[in-house]
Amino acid sequence: MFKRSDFPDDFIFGVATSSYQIEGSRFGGAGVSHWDTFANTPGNIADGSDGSVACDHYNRWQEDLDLIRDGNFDAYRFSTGWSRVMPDGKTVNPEGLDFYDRLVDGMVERGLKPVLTLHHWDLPSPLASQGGWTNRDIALWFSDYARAVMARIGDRVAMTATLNEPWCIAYLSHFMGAHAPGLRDIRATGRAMHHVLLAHGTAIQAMRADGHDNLGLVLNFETAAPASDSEADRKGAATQDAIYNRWFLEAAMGQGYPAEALEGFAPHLPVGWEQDMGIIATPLDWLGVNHYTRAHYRHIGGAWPQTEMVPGPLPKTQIGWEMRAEGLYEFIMRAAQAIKGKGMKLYVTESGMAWDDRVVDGGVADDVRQGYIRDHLAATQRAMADGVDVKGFFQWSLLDNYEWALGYGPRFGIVHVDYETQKRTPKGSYLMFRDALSR
Ligand code: IFM
Repeated sequence: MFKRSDFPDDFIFGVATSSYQIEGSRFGGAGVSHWDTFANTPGNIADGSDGSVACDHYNRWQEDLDLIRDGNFDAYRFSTGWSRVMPDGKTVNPEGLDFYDRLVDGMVERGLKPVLTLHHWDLPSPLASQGGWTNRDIALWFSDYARAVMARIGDRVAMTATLNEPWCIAYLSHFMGAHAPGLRDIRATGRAMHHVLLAHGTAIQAMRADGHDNLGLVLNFETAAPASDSEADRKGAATQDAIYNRWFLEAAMGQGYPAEALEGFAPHLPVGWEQDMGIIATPLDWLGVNHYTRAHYRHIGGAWPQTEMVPGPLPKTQIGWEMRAEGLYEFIMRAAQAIKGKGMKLYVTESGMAWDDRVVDGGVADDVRQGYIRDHLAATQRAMADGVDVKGFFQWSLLDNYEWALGYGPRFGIVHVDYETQKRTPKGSYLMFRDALSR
């Protein structure tokens, strides 16, 4: 069993969520986002659901913040919804900013550090209609949005990230077609892979010019393992490692794009992309590492990147993701190496797992998740023992919520949500954190 005193005094324990996954997009005058339209297109979401009500957090936020405080957490990582703040992508909806103002005040009143993510995927549809992430103008649209949010709540947030998981925004959504806008097009992907970083760097510069600090970026990392020892499988895994784990990290740290990924994307990048690399590498104060699992890749030939995913041998979560805490250790070590000498702080900004949790006799015995959490905290401690100054750990997620294309089936929360009644029931993992973190 872990306890708070096993970690440095200033180590932050938090929980994470995102706007579209919990708030309910139909409330508060929010505009339509490309997730609403993607979800309302038959076949895109496993259970045909959308985020229009989700966990009704827009109306139940006080109860949810109480849960975070009563779980003895120090911080709450949340996101502002672009389409809530700017329904047309460009014009402020005062009701939207008022909501986040109240929410941040609510955190401060409860002694919780607000940790903001400016974009966790709910892109306003009017911007999607203009090409979304494939349009270079998104760098300016995004930085105007970032400035508007920060002008209102930047005085109280402890840390701010531009984007959550740009790999998902660009590759999963424009190449694999699994997330909004559901494209499967290498040219759109090449543009999105670049513009997402350009938007990040442009917004960082704009926020700095406005006097904001403690600015960062949250990246997701996933071990890319070869399905066999063959040279072709090893090359395929290296290509996927470059696309997934190296592209965003190396570019943001000023090392450019990896050759293994340029092999496929170079012809599809916007003309003159090389001139943007300085903006993309604008210095940051911190980096967030999100980590969940490992993937195995098999060479299949055909069009680049010539790979397909095959299942790995380890025990899996509800959604088939291998549970492997060593991966978190490995990526903390890789991230630490990448940010070396830059004076940046490092956080684990997401770790968690889905399980088919049920309420029995008023409680939820999520023993597998409790073991997963202990293993991932131990992996974090191992990296710290090996010299990395990890500053905090955020559990994904506070609540069961809308798991994007997988709908409401997968349950990632440490608090169970009954979507019929919106009743919240703390799971065993919540109680484990509460006891371990009490002072
Ligand atoms: O639910 C997502 C979250 O939105 C981003 N990181 C991974 C989580 C689990 O898939």
